[in-house]
Amino acid sequence: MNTIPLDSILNDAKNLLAETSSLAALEDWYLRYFSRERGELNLLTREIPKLPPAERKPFGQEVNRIKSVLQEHFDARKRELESVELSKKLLRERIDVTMPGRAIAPGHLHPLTRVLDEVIAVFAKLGYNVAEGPEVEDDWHNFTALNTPEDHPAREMQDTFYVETGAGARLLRTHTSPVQIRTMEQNQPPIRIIAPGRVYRRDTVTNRHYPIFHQIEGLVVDSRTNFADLKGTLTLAMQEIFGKDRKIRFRPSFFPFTEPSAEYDIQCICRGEGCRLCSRTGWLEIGGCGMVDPSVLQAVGYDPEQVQGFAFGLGAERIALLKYDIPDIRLIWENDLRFLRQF
Ligand code: FA5
Repeated sequence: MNTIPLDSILNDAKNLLAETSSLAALEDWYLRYFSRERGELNLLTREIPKLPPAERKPFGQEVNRIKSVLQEHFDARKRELESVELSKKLLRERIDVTMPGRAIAPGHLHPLTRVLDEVIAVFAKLGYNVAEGPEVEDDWHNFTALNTPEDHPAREMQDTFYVETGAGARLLRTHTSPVQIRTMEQNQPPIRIIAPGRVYRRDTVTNRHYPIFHQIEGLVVDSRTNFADLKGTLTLAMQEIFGKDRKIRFRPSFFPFTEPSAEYDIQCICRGEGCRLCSRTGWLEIGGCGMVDPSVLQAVGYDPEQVQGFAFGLGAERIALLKYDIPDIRLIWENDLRFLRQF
């Protein structure tokens, strides 16, 4: 005779279910009754074979009924508790619209970018257009058309980064002067351009040399431009950038693509006293310049009897050092925020 009190098991289970107050407690309840191994309802099923044969079927049916009743109650309780927990969570995570936002620190331009922008603006006022050229150049534009002899040291592997050697050599441009050639190949005089851009050399790093740096090339070609125009233009541009009190000097020099040629210096950040940046000379070289060599005009198909012009190349990092009193070019490239925040 079956003595298992199914009704009280059902009632107890319902009461305990009603008392659960969290999803975790609900889970415990479920395991207590429905766990495959230890669940009380499954244990009841295992009692069936022990019953007299006539009672087995009705007992089994009753157990199944209780199972489905409890499953329904469980599902309902689960929905209730889920909605309670969701409301609690929403309350907990409510957005406080009165809280101040997290400020995004505004950035600012890098000193080098500022120099490039400023130099471009000065020459734009003088009527110059901006021209660009590729950083991976061919031998013709970087050397040959610029009247650079086959055996010139600048062509050596020790000085130039080659991407491909031999016939059809390609290299990282060593200066912005190839943009002169590209501009003249594609345009007829009068020409008045500046070409800012990145250049590469196998230079050893010092406080004023870096293997990657920027130059700003300038080129003017027309029927009458002369050396006095070159000097006047550069002096005016440097006065705009550094102020009228900063000393400038031109020194005779040599470049294969200009004749006559000069280099020009700006008074160092030590204002002439002598420091490590200027190797105690009081001056820092910022560029080369000169009258465009007739052989360069010929290389691009111009007639040197009809046109003439001047060209210059400025070192942009050097201008930044001098303008912002920076004693070492490495600071420009290191991206140390303690340095950059000062600008
Ligand atoms: C030239 O590169 C010529 N193309 C300039 C030129 C253009 C002359 C047009 C005549 C007509 P130079 O090698 O001197 O010249 O370089 C020009 C400037 O680039 C230097 O005065 C210096 O300011 C800067 N410079 C050169 N090498 C470095 C380097 N390793 N790191 C930083 N700046 C450099």
